[in-house]
Amino acid sequence: MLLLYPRSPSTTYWSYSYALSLLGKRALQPPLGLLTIAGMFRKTDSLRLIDLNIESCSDEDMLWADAVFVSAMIAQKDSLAVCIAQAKRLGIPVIAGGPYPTTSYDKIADVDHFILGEAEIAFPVFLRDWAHGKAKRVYARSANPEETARLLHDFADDADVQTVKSRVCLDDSPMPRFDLLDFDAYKTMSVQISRGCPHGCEFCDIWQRFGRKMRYKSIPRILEELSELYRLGWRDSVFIVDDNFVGTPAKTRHILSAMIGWQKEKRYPFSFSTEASLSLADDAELLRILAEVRCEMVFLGLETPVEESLKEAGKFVNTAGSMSERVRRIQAAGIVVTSGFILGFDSEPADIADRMNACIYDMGIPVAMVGLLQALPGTALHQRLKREGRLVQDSDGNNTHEFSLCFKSRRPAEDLISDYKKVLQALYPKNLKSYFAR
Ligand code: B12
Ligand code: SF4
Repeated sequence: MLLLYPRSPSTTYWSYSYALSLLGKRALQPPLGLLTIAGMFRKTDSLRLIDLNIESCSDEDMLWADAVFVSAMIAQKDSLAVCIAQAKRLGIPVIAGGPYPTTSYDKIADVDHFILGEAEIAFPVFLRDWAHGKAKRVYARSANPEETARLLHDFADDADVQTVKSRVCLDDSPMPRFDLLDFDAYKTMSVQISRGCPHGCEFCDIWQRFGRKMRYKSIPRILEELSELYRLGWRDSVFIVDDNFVGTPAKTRHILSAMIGWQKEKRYPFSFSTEASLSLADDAELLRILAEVRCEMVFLGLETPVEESLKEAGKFVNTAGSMSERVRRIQAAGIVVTSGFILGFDSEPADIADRMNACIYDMGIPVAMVGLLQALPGTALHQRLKREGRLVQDSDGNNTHEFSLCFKSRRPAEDLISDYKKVLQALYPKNLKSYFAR
């Protein structure tokens, strides 16, 4: 079984194409989705992982396999198409899952079987059917009846798709097969502790795909994953990939206390980073223990300094107090704040570039990921823009390196793009003065 991860384009924010070579690394993070499904095969199956971000896949590599299992984010779609074409040319079946196939299966040709959404229940069913030579085209267990109906419609009888009352219990997710990785190639390892987010931002698909009720792995299970990374020899940074690690603060405190015990016992082999909502700043105890576990960086979705735009986007979690004071509180706990910012909201004022620069400078955010608003498939924003007849093209997920919009903006697109360039030039001038000042 060949687990194949497509190449990321070099021009996305998270590709870190230039920084990685300075660090002697080939990719930022491993493909945790593929490592997770790797844990669902039979012990007797031979597995091999090829991450095209660190090595290539020859015809010989592919011919070794009975089947190719691919995962992809939308930004990897071109490389995904090349992987699928190679497998097809060699007559090897292709099974696809992960975020891009889940939201956009209708745009991906030549896949033999799709496993859509969270795979913990559906993938073992597929493997069983496949072993008996009667696998269907699509497998999914969805909490959303509309999604089930759409898949049943699109795949007619060739589908094993069901609506489930409760989503996957995270302790049923197998231990990711970290042993398949070449540790030296990656800057950081990844673990997932929770899924879901209680907030409902219009441009985000996380709450739709994973629910607003947070689900967590149990503490023994979390420590087991850290211990596995430790046992395999990892001694560096670990990214907690959760979309909002502080979705239920009391639960996060509890988990962190156990992780602190583990770190102390092992003499702090890891540093952590994660993603969180700004509400993190409102819980002093949580901040204290997050620093104590050695979380060195959090990525916050601050989005915009314009309160009206935050409200428009349903990002109310950012309007509950002064943004800059809250960011300062996190920094005062000893944690670096990096953040995402967006240009392109309907209510955006004409002086947005100056306001955004001032806000990022004032908050001392060294690395700000500023991008143009994207309407990813599966988001409420995508639905609204479609309803309003404003969608002009599919988003390719690259919100930072493409000077084009996938929808008709309220402000003239040229003004928006020119403001975007203005912000980037002020944040990252050639002499980097303002960067170091921040
Ligand atoms: C960690 C992460 C990253 C990391 C690492 C990615 C990596 N190497 O895997 C980094 C920071 C590099 C990253 C980058 C980007 N990311 Co990202 N990322 C995530 C995040 C937060 C978690 C992914 C994860 O590890 N989950 C844990 C694993 C276990 O879950 P999973 O991958 O979904 O896998 C499960 C199922 O999907 C399924 N599955 C997955 N693959 C397969 C394959 C098969 C064959 C089968 C059967 C099943 C299966 O099984 C797993 C168990 O259920 C997600 C949000 C999310 N919660 O999903 C966004 C997310 C995947 N990222 C996204 C985007 C847009 C990006 C960027 C384009 C952002 C940018 N502008 O730069 C870049 C693109 C990458 C690039 N460099 O070109 C989008 C993708 C949207 C889409 N529809 O494709 C997401 C969903 C966030 C969002 N809502 O916007 N990302
Ligand atoms: S807080 Fe972040 S993860 Fe949660 S819905 Fe909003 S953008 Fe998505």
